[in-house]
Amino acid sequence: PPTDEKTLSEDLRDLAERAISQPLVTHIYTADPSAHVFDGKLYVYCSHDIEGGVAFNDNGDHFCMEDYHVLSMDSPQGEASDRGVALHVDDVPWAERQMWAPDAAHRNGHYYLYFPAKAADGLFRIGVAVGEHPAGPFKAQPQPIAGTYSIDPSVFADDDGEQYLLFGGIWGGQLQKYRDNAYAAAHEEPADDEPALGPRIARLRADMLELDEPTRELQILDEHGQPLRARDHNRRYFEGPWLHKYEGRYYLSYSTGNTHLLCYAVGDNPYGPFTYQGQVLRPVVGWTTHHSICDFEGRWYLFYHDSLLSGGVTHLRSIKVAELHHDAQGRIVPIDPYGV
Ligand code: FUB
Repeated sequence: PPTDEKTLSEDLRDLAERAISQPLVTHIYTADPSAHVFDGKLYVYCSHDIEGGVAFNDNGDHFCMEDYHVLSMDSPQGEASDRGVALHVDDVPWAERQMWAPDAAHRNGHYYLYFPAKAADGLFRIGVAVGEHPAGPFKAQPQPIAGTYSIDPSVFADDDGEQYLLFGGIWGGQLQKYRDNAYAAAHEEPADDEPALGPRIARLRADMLELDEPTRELQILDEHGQPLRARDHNRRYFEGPWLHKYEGRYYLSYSTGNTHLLCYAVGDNPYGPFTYQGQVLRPVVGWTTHHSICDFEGRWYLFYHDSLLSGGVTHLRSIKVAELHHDAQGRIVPIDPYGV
């Protein structure tokens, strides 16, 4: 990346001119959008990025967010309205810091906000908070969800009424510290020629407050039916799992992290296995890339973020939306955020 300030700002100016979408809101920094349609309206559950003065490190400590805001929109082309603070870390009995990417779900007339945060022991866990309106406020359960760990929860609601919690992210997200749902400080990422780690999934209990089963790993296979290897940084799973269903098939999309791509893989049921298909979004300005895919009135939309508004500051991001297309074979047409 350019280090000369003048070059950097010229590059960013050029990208800003070519950007295919503008931030949904500019009065606060927002990231990690999880979009859903509830009662015919779009709700976007997002991280609320702040400048906390914590030095940048590989652990992601500079992502020191404290609360969640919900945005609502009448349509993907409409104005986004900030519905205010939906949940603050001070109101979560078990959580100490770092309110990272959330998601939400609806069942039995209630709304559920799923979120990761670090507890006092420095480990991420996933909590759930309950509300009576899609925009909150939400009241956190006293304990994190048993059997959860790591980051980036997302909830997939299948047509048969079952709902599933997915989660997991490596590096600062700590997924590499777990094998078969058990933590060990000595665990690290698999060696280059070993299968890469996958996200975790478990069906949620009907009350949406607990897992109905232990989590299992989602496998992502290459074109030969072999698991993607840890060295395959352009395709292997890093963080930000999202499931959507298109014409009866299950699409698992995710970030590759250090290669800054959003990719996807397709399977025949929520548990996989999934076969790698291609890219969804080319790299954005900023280190992280994180998304959701949402159907609104028969058209598909990609919600994502970049760091253009903050001049490239990686932990000060802004949510955007772009229409997403599946071709006649059901393949996602990759999007370039800067229109090349
Ligand atoms: O927002 C903090 C972290 O950055 C998220 O949990 C990751 O997915 C990445 O976007």
